[in-house]
Amino acid sequence: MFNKCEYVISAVSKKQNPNTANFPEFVFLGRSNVGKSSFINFLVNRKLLARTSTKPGKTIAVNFYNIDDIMFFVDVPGYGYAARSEDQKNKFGEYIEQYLVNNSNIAIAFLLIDTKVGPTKDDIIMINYLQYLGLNIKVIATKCDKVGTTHLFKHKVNIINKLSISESSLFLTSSLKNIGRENIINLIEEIVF
Ligand SMILES: Nc1nc2c(ncn2[C@@H]2O[C@H](COP(=O)(O)OP(=O)(O)OP(=O)(O)O)[C@@H](O)[C@H]2O)c(=O)[nH]1
Ligand SMILES: [Mg+2]
Repeated sequence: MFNKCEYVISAVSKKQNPNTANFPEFVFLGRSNVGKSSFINFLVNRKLLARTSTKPGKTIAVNFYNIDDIMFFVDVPGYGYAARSEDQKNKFGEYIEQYLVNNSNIAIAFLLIDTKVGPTKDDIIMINYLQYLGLNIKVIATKCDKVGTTHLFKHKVNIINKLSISESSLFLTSSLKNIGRENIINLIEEIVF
């Protein structure tokens, strides 16, 4: 896996969706700065595939990555970034919605939550929306390196309770410290192979 990882397009409307072959799509959603782009790089083991930034608001369109000519990873702009104008927020919301609605290629919608910050109001709105769309949702807790091991359990329980999810749909990860990659790869492999 991950012999070929290629940026395809930054789509700003559904017409630009490159997936004409109906390959499974794995989409990464979450608050701005939660670590979506970093997580994609971590998964495919390439530092520079998806562009990341210390400042929120780096990803500004729906970015498609062709993985091994058998699937797509999809990186979307983060929500909850206050410094964006209302107009921009609405536009991003529209693209994301257009992408998610009636898209039967989406195999897993990964919702990324900052381990330490926990789910925000926006995250709860997002998970409800993903459930309403009937998507297969898995929750990735990011940056777990920021929480000491003694507090990890507490943060995990907080995420499970606030999002009303089962323990088996939550995955603790750190792109920085190389934690939790294998579990996500297994989920993807189960679908693709
Ligand atoms: N400590 C720590 N920092 C991380 C980790 N993953 C990402 N970061 C940092 O978090 C910041 C944001 O990362 P991005 O991957 O750009 O976040 P994003 O969710 O793609 O952000 P937008 O594109 O704005 O929606 C960067 O400074 C990363 O270095 C992690 O596992 N641990
Ligand atoms: Mg990003």
